[in-house]
Amino acid sequence: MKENLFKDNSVIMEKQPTPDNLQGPLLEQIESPADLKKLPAESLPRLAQEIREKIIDTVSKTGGHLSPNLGVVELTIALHYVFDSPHDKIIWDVGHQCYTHKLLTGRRDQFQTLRQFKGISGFPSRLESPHDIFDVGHSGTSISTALGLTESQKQKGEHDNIIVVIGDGSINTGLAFEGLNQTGDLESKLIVVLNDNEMSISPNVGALSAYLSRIITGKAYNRVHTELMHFLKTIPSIGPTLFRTVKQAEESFKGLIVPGLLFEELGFTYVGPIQGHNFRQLLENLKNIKNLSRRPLLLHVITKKGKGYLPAEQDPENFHGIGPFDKATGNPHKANNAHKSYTEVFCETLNELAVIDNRIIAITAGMTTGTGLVDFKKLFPQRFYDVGIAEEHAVAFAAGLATGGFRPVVAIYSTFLQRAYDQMLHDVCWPNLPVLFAIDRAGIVGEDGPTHQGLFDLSYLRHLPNLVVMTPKDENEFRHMLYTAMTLAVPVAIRYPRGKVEGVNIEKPIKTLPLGKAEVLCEGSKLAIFALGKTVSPALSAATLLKNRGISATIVNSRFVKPLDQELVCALARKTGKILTVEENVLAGGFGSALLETLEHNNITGVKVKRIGISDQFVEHGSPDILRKKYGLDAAGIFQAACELLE
Ligand SMILES: Cc1ncc(C[n+]2csc(CCOP(=O)(O)OP(=O)(O)O)c2C)c(N)n1
Repeated sequence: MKENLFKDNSVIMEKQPTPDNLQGPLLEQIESPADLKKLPAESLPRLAQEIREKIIDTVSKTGGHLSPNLGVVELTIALHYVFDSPHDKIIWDVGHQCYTHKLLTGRRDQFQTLRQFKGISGFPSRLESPHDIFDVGHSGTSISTALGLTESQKQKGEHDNIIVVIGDGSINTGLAFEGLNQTGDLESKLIVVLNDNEMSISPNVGALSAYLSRIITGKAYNRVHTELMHFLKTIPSIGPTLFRTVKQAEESFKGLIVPGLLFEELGFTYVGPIQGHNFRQLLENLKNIKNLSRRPLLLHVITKKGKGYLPAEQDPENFHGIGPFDKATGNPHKANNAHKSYTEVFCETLNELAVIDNRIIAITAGMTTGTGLVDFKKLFPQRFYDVGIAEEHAVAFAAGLATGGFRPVVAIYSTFLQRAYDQMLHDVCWPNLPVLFAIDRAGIVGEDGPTHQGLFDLSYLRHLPNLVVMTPKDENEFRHMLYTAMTLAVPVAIRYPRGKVEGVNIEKPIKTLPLGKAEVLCEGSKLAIFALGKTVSPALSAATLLKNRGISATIVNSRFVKPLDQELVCALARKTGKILTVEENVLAGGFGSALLETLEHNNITGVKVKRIGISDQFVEHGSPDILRKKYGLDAAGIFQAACELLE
């Protein structure tokens, strides 16, 4: 570990002496928050340092959310020091910043299994601990769920403290606003800790974010103050007197317009801003709040993403969610694979298309880097929008742009697009607008677990009238699909997986694909396997395994889920009498269901159909390879399913 990358905590926090009587590592002595409370407050900076080292060390091996967690070490320690979890309930928004919380609530010894199959989750999990109040992973839910819990306590006559920790990115979501709105109205006793690091994953966007910055820098007060004073002086005759009166009342006047007025108007007592790496300020304010708060209160805490680890402080965006890396340098361990990711192919192709089609506009909901739009933003700054964590708004906004004659491309991960189902239906598909949905991280996503798997999109897209749904088997098909989408005057969804593409040779030129036509990759007579997207390659490997057993199978790259190639489905059903479908999606309402419906619709009976995909359950965290094996979505699983079908 190179020393210079790790900042000495005594430097970054107020210098406080550590008592000599506390020997050995402090974290090792903490099995629960009760043990934490036994430590003298002066020793907390030392504990914070140990926790930082543990987090950096673990995440360098397992991958995970590094910079958000390093930013809230002191805040989390202080919350557990002052409040009494689990009676007092600490509710994490998104939950990606819960590592210190896990270390202090009995999961220190399992911490090295973070995000690994059968290890502890990277997000709060009620199965793991009574200190985890909700299972989360999506942004903006905390205020609403906490308010519901607060009201449930009110109904039951209970009075535990309920504390939400929400970031300045997540408080921008529509859902969080809706929660704030009702909390103020109900005057419920809810403590909202706003963890303001001026970052979402990327630097935060939007008017609220600008407002928070003005609070931090004091500009809110200064600007309004200067404008008002200037105005007063200009009022004829009474101006100078008014000016003097206001000057005298400056202190109370300050209270009226600085800071946090917006939250006060929403019905919250605003406290802050305070420094989130300073234990004295944190403990003092939290203790006061605990004793005094009887109504909604917002504590504004300023933190630094990546605090204490130089590479993460300097590049908090890349260290927001990171794979395994070398902690001495901060450099990621390189994948020994020359292949690009699907995300990279998406962004390169979109850039190419945007040069020839100036109607193309790219939209992201707070995920510029994740969706690969960094270069697009640089190349076409006027045609790029980051709307913040606001998926519903992103889709409705795209509907407006499409109505105005543009070709919006909305790039959103499969799991987060779930939020915008109604806008897809009501604002895009019903008016049949040419919006392209670039749905990244579709299928098994892996270590982020149940809230992040993209396993529902085929089911929530397939039934939307007017929508074309496709999924590519490789990088070249992906490029052709993007191009094809731009030639169609209807809404189109292309879903593609997390991770590397299949090959390295990019085909030129780019071409259109015939709408609703599948591709037969190899022909056989015993059964037909209809694969889709990521499952095409293992289906081909399964065909080789079957061939070795003397069984010939037809392998179809289905390409389109909608419109489905009904002609081919019917022909192969008649020819082989046995069909296997493979999809990385829940079986209910997915691709296999579409195929069954086609057989029914065409009155084809007597065909044996087997579908593989995800049955009625949520898929846990773990590496994609392990999960694909477990759920039978690798070559061996497809081979086995084919054998069962033939029996
Ligand atoms: C609905 C939804 N959209 C996108 C994401 C991806 N995401 C995870 S964390 C994050 C940024 C959250 O920013 P903030 O709340 O400020 O927390 P910070 O990481 O800065 O601590 C985003 C966009 C998500 N989890 N949920």
